[in-house]
Amino acid sequence: MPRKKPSKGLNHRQKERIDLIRQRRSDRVISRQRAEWDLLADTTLEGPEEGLVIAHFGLNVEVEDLKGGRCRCAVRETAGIEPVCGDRVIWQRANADQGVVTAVKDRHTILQRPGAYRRLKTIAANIDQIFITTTSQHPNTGLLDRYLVAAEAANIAATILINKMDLAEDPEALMAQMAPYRAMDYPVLPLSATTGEGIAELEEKLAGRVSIFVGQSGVGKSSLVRRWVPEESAPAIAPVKASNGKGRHTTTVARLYHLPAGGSLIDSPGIREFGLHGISREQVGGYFRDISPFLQGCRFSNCSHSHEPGCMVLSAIDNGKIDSVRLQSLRRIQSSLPASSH
Ligand SMILES: Nc1nc2c(ncn2[C@@H]2O[C@H](COP(=O)(O)OP(=O)(O)OP(=O)(O)O)[C@@H](O)[C@H]2O)c(=O)[nH]1
Ligand SMILES: [Mg+2]
Ligand SMILES: [Zn+2]
Repeated sequence: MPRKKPSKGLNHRQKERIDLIRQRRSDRVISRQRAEWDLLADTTLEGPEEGLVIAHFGLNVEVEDLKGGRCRCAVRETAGIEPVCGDRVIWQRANADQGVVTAVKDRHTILQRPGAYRRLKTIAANIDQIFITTTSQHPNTGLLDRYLVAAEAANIAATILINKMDLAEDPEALMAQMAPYRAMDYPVLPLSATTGEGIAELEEKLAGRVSIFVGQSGVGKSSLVRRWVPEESAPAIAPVKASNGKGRHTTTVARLYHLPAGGSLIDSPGIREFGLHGISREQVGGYFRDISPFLQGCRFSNCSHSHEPGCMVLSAIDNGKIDSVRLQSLRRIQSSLPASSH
C-alpha cells in the first residue's frame, strides 16, 4: 500500500506546529550561513556599488552589477529586509565571485504571499505587471481570482495568460469562461509556448517593462520564458513525458531574465495554493473589480449576498452584470480569511 503523505489528515494546529518546527530549522540554517558570511565580511571589501538582485536562495542572492557581471552575495543583517528578485541593492565585492549586500533600495511595488508559519513571503519587488499563467486544460479560476486580489492589493497591473491552446478541446467555451475577466479590463491572452500562438502579442506587452510569470506548476511559465532567453541560460522545463498536467515543481527559485527588446521577466516557481494573508474577510470584496461597485448598496449593511432581500450583488447577478461563478469564488476566499478584528 502506498504510504500516506505525512501532511494529509492533520488538523490545523498540527500543521501549524509542523510549520513552526520547519521555520525554526530554516532559521538555524540561516543563522549558520550568516555567521560564515560575517567572517567573509571581515575581509577587506571593495567600495559600495549598485546592483540588481536576479535570484535569491535563502540568505544568499545573486546580484548583477551595472556592467552585467554576476556575483553571489550574502546579506548583511543591517540591510534590514531580505532582498528578493527585482530589488535594487547596494553591495560590496569581497572577491571575484562573492560579495555582501549592505542595503536594499526603496521598492515601488512588492508581490507577497503567505509563507510558513503565517509569515509573509515576498516573491519579487519592483515589478510593473503580473502575468497570471493558466492553461486551456485547467483554467483554475479559483487560483486566478486569488492572484487577481493579490495584484489589486499590491496595485500591480495583471494580465491573464491561457497557455497550451494547442491542447484546447473547445476554445470558444474557454474564451466564454474568460469573458467576465475581459469585461473587467483584465487582458486575456490565449497562447501556446509550443506553436507560438499569441507570442508576438505577449512580446509587445513585455517590452521595456519588469514582469513576472506566476501560476501553478506545469502551466508552462518557463517554456514561455525560453522563447526570449538564450539556450545556455534558459530555465529548465519539465520533460514532456514526465508532465502529467499537474507539474513537478521544476523551477525552484524565482529568477530574473533580461529581454532582447528591453525590459525583464521573472520566472517564478509554481505553487499549489495562494493564500491571502493580510487581507480581511471584509476587505477582499473590494478587490473584486466586478463585485466591489455593488457592495455598498445592499439594504442590510452586514449582507452576506446569499439570500437577503434588497441585495445589490444578487440583483447584479440577475441582471447579468456579475458572473455567479465570481461570487462563489469570493465566498470561498472569504471563508478562508479571518474576520477583521475591529
Ligand atoms: N502542449 C503544450 N505543452 C506545453 C506548452 N507549454 C509548456 N508545455 C509543457 O508543459 C510542461 C511544463 O512546462 P514548464 O515550462 O516546465 O512549466 P512551469 O510552469 O515552468 O512549471 P514549474 O517550473 O514547475 O512551476 C513541459 O512538459 C512543457 O513542454 C504548450 O503551450 N503546449
Ligand atoms: Mg518553471
Ligand atoms: Zn448583498
